[in-house]
Amino acid sequence: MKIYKFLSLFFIAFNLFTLSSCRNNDDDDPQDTSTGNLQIKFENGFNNLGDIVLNQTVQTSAAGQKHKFSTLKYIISNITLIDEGGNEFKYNENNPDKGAFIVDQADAVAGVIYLNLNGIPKNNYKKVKFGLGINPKAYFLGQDGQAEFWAKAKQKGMSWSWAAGYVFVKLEGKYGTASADTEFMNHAGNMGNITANDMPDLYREITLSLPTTARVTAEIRPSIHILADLNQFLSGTKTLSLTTGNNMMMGSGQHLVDVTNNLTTMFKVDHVHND
Ligand SMILES: [Cu+2]
Repeated sequence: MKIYKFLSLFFIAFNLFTLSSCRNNDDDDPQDTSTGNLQIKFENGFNNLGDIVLNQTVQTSAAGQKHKFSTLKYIISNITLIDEGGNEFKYNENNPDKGAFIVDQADAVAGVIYLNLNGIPKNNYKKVKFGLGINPKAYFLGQDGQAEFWAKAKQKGMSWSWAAGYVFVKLEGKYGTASADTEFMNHAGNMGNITANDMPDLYREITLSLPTTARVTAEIRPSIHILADLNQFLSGTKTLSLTTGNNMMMGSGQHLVDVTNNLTTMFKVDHVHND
């Protein structure tokens, strides 16, 4: 009897041991808390012309206006990765110092601007979501709460005064009918306390499906390659024309609300690299 009891205890212990060793070998182990890195590439172009070269690439809008950019910059923040089960991993949410980036066409290397994220939980991701601009919740944290990013934005010309806030999207260049020779500046963003001033909120969130799963592991750093089609600026959901009334606009006036809405649809994930 005694030996029987001993053997059954031994059997239970052995089973527990094999179960736990099985789990350790399982690749999809939910207990696996390892992290990896992820890269997001932004490639700004006109879908019919390819990459944009500042001061060079000339496009004709749906309304027939020739236009080219001398400055093309926007803020990306609150990047969220969504896995197969719909669970979200939020990368430094509403923490601009760690989670906001400036995509500046002047920084493009062979047409691509690189954002590097680290500490991403190992997982298979199906969608990426991000903010265009800075969430008012983050801005309301105050200047001390984002000193590092504020300094960066200032240096990159992506801020007004602190009281006036961030420039979310900065487009400058030239436009015209026969040739692109008249200057324009469209700086879109939330000026100051939009709630108190009852102004439109230009912060936008964009969700994109990945054509291939991004498999983050300690060894594999996937790269999500996003194309931004700047045709959406003037030839998007709403056809826009630059005029003397809107060619030097800053803040969140109606033209800039329209520009922001058009740009919100310009992104798509072209492909994902898993290597
Ligand atoms: Cu690529």
